[in-house]
Amino acid sequence: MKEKLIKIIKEAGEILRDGYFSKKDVNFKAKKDLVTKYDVAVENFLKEKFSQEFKDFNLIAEESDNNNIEFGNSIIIDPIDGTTNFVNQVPHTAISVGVYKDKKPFIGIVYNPILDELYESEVGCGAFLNGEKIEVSKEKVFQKALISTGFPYSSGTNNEDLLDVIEKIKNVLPKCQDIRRLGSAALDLCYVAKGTYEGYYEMNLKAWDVSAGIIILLEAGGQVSNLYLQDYKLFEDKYIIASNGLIHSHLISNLVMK
Ligand code: LIP
Repeated sequence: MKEKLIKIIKEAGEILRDGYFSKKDVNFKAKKDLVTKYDVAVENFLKEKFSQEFKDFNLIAEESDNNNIEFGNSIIIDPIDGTTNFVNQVPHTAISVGVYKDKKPFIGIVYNPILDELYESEVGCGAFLNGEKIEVSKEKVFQKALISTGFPYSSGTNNEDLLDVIEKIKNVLPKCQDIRRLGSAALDLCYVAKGTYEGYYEMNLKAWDVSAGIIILLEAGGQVSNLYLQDYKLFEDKYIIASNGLIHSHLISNLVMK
């Protein structure tokens, strides 16, 4: 199944790449949440191909109405993760596809067609970037850890979320090496998987932002949890905390520090 998925996702990558270098009409789903015709075109392409090829799975996708679709044997699709980057030609944008069997991780694929970086993993088989095995960093010292985060779209309308973002940066920034905000949760998780970042956290993400990256990171030896060190639950948890495993509890204790 993984090889078929990769072939289809690489074809969809051509639509994303064409759009990236074209003029785009941008629409707003919410104050800060953008969508373009390319998000819709990539999603429609993937849904059509996946529904022909993988009849045992339902499809949950960012730009679709998912109300009557139950999470179970599911392919979870983000056609363009990092849409703001895509619109502004920041080359940190990707197609993200996570496959779950009976709600359990099975296959994760994140493809950045601008940099031609394909991250992929099947549970039990390790994680790979363009065919080369990747592993999390071995750094244990939090002060040396490069941490990544993201800002929720709700920061434009929900003051509580905005203050929480600021509070957490205030707590973590002095204690770590530095913080990055590159704008694609799917790729941020892959960057922890390949050892670029030691850790990553963000609030209010949707299942399609992280469904694939979680699988890739776990297979690269990393750890993923909610803010209470419990397993992160797609569709349920507010916060995702991801790391190389070695700085995980330090990251959480700094984030929740009062
Ligand atoms: C985006 C993320 C980004 C995050 C945004 C948003 P989209 O996904 O991946 O890192 O900070 O809140 O969820 O909307 O580009 O697919």
